[in-house]
Amino acid sequence: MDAFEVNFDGLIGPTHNYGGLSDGNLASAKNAGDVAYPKEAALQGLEKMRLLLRAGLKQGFLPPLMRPNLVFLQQAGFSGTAEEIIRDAAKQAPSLLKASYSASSMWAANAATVSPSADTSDKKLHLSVANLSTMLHRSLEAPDTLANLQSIFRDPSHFEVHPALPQHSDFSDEGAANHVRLSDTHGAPGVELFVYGRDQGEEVAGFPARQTRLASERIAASHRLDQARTVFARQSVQAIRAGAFHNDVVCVGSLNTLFTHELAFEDAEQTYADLRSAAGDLFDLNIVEVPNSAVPIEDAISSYLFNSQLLNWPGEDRLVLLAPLETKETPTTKAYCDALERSNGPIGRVEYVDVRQSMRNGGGPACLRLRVVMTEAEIDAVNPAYLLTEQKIDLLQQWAKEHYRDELTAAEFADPSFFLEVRGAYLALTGLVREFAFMG
Ligand code: SUG
Repeated sequence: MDAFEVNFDGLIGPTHNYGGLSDGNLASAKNAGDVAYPKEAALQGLEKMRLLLRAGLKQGFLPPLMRPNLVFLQQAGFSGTAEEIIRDAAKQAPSLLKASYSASSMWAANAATVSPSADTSDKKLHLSVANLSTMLHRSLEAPDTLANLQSIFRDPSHFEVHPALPQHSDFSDEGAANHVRLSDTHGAPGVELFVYGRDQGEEVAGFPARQTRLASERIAASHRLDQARTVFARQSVQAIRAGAFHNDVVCVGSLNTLFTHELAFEDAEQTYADLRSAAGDLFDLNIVEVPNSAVPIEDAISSYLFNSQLLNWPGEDRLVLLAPLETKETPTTKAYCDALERSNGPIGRVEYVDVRQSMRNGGGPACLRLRVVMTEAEIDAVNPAYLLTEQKIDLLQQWAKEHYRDELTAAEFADPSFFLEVRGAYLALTGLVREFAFMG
């Protein structure tokens, strides 16, 4: 059956800031405390969505989660009015206030793991919300992400939205950032690759490994995947130590092509063999492996070459890599991309996009989107408010221009008037989304 890849991008929220909250994410650590530009961030994200829409691709969005997360602050022992909670948290526990204000839900690739209906035995599209248990600020996302996904994928005859796995390090799960689907066409049955960094209970020295094999296995089981078409592979310790806190920092795949760094997997040869055997006679797998000698892993991570969207661009016969501008500015990755375009391999063109504000927190083009492969009937069953048109993008840009600050640092979080401002932005967005449902 024919199907489309719909990219749901995280709309970048008004509290976008550089909190330095993610151990092992080099960009987050490097830019900690710098001035962030929330308005510019939101506009950059929306322009990326517009680019895909104009190319003829289908594009949706996930609204930002309401921040600060007052429920979390209440759970942490603060009470009173919102203003009192914020004032007391600023004095007694500024790090908790910062976690409660994080706009991290913008990285939609971490919202959930998605299996299209072509891969599942009940022929439903399954989405499992990620518990994001490794980082405090991210572990706060799951309940509200679940509510959002339930309201978007609201028809139970087509979709099953699973709540997050238990919030325990044995079940650490970061969603689609550690998951790759390969297939002949989007609508054909595919192979699903789950990448994990550690086993349950295992201690890994160095930066945190944010995905366990147990979590990946439980998701594959609840999605009712065919075991013969499911592959589990371990991320290399070397990649994690170099700053690949998710597999999508060193690998991306689409259709029958896996674009990967040589050092992405602990046992690359075995992983490729497992993928080939799972693909069987469904499709011929293309593996484009980038050698460390051409692009050192440090450059791959600082430029985010692999955190690109690999797209089946209408009108082009080969895949297009939508890479961050930083890839063009890094000599080794630029040279590699130029060679890629000259080659006659499966990736025919590289397009560059400016998502610098997100990049400075470790989030490239691929982090900002959740891919959902859907049939026509499934698209019709989605809440239409969240499917974009250029008119809706214009309205969201207008909204951001009206409600977002140009500049922001965490110092502003202590000020209750910032809270009121942000609340105003969310209320206005709620109204806008309500209108979107009737705009086609
Ligand atoms: O989880 N950064 C995010 C970036 C997520 C990128 N996603 C993918 N690779 N799919 C993270 O580390 C930084 C927030 C701060 O420091 O303010 C942050 O959460």
